[in-house]
Amino acid sequence: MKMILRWFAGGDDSVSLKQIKQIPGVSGICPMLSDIPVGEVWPLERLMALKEEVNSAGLELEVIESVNIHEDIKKGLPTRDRYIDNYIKTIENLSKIGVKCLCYNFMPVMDWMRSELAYPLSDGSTALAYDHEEILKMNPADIADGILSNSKGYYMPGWEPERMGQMGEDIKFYQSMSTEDYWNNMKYFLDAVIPYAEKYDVKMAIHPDDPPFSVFGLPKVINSAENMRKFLSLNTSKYNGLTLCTGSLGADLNNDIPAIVREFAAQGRIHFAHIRNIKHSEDKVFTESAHPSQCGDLDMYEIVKAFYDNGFDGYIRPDHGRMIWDEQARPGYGLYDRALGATYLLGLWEAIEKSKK
Ligand SMILES: [Mn+2]
Repeated sequence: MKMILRWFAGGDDSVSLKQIKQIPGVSGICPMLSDIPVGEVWPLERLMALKEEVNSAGLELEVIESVNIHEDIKKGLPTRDRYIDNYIKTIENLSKIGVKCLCYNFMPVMDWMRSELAYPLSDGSTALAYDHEEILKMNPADIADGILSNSKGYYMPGWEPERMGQMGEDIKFYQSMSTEDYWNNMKYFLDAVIPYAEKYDVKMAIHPDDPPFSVFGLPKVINSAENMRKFLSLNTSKYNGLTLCTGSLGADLNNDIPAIVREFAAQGRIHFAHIRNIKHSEDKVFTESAHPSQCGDLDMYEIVKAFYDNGFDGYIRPDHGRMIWDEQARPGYGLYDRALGATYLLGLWEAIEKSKK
């Protein structure tokens, strides 16, 4: 197991690599090149420069989060083959700089969604929050506006401003598509890409839908044990695997996270784990919380134990953090609360490991 942290390259992060290096036990980072338009090839020269920057800070670059999927692939348009070819070329380039794991998602149009980016918690910190009724009152353009105008000037992954103008039409397109067709488009992508992931030894790790239930009638597919089973059966290569995000899946109270981890870790299909906690006030209304079990709904000991007991040897990162100690940072991606999360998760891992000896 390796503990890593998400980091945004190109001067688009308030957190420095030097600061990350000083978090005990963190071995590397999972960055992305956010200025490359979705669907285009990530140039090898840019990746080599990124690797040099990360390695010279004493950190590893073995995971990328994310290379986003062009909407034409998700829509199943004839133009998808060009974007799939580009995706394969990007995987080849990633393999040349030693990347072992690629996190991506297959969510239509909007990627993750929250109703608030700085919801005040009782301890004076703020966190990302979701209220389904509030979301349904907004139109998608308002949600995009809210996220982009409250991002404090940082790029928000999955909310590329150049895609937002298209959003209304895209939503209509998916509303008229059957979920089965959406699955078929996913299988088409996997069958084209996974043989190259094998060839270049880069494990593909899909991130669950966030939230894991449908909003605006859009298809949701990676949201439950049953659907993750279906996803993994679409292409049975070990290189077709999961990013197991406890907070995303945990937003559906029906998901038994430790059971899900046990099942898929035992099959060797989880390559990357995002481990964070959330707290519901009612169904489909939650805030992200500090990582410890006592702060949210999820039993973090049982979750980490499920990874350990089933031989998990991939990458873990603390996921979003609260904004604490007056830090100014990209919502969800400050230094302090994620550093606390990493330390807590490493403590759980050590205690579980030593209890087995
Ligand atoms: Mn996540």
